Amino acid sequence: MTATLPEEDLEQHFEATIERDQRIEPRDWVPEGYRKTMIRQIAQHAHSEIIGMQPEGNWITRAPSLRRKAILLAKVQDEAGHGLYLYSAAATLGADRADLTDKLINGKQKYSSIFNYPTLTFADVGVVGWLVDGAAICNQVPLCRSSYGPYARAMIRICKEESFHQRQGFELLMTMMRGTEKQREMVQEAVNRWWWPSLMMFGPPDADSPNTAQSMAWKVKRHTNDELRQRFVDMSIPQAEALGVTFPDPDLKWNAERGHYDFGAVDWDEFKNVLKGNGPCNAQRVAHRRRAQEDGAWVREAASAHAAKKGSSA
Ligand code: FAQ
Repeated sequence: MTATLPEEDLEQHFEATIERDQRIEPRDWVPEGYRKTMIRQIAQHAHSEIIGMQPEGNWITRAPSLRRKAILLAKVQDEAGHGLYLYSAAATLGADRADLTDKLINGKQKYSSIFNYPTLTFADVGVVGWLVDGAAICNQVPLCRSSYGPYARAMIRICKEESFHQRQGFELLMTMMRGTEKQREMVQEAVNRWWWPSLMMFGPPDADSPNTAQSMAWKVKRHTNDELRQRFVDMSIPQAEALGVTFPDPDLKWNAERGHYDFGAVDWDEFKNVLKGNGPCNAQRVAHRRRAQEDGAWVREAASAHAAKKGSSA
């Protein structure tokens, strides 16, 4: 859309594009609030993918078989790829990738609360795949219809890969559940630790979510945090039954009137505390990312020097 039109016409064109359910593309004029919202969400999502490599990456050298190691390596590499597509989508809105990384390691931008919990046993690799990737899919499939084109398109491929991640987690857990009593206990213990943090991934309750109303109006988000959380609970229960595990919530029960499972109260104080940086692994995750950034400085410098040299000889 040409930028020579007065701002109110540009705004009208933007609103009409959203109204018609068409995509906003990098060439289009967007209100500053939309640009900021998209950069915020896409950057947080990208950071989550990159920080999210750490909890499972922790188990690559200790995977119990070559098959499990190959699967885990592929999964963790996929997360790096997701980070790259997402940083590229943010760049189409004018964000600078180096600046986004600085904001992550200086605590000025968030990443998902879920990655501040430790992976204590190999069963955690399965549970992260099953519940964390499961929650990610539940949240991200509707984002394939998000109004910002580059984000929505990135999400299509990401969701396909997340489906493989979820399946590998479920298959790993199924194998452990068919194993020894000790293995079954490991799975149940890991489920007990990851269930509530997985529900927190969907964000605060709708009544305390400052961004949902505007993001729904702009069709950035297609469902509210509580709607998606409920969807995740409903789909997880039959899967838990198939596996033979239970969730640590005495209030979980089918509500025929609502056509959904009721569930207990999420500990939102714990969520807020993790967001403030006080989760079990916040300091470790950010320190690790900072170290990786510092260790890679010489590669970035060499690549820039090489590009400059090629540029000057052209
Ligand atoms: N953690 O007003 P709302 C993955 C923040 S999946 C940390 O409801 P919004 C795959 C929120 O940013 C994980 N912060 O916000 C994988 C806001 O703060 P701000 C990543 C959270 O944006 C699997 C404030 O609270 N997925 O990585 C969280 O409308 C396995 C108020 O919240 C995505 O990022 C949280 N859980 O809704 C990788 C999906 N929840 O920014 C490796 C895309 C909320 O104002 C291994 N994002 N906050 O300072 C979204 O769908 C949305 O941004 C929500 C939050 C739903 C996360």
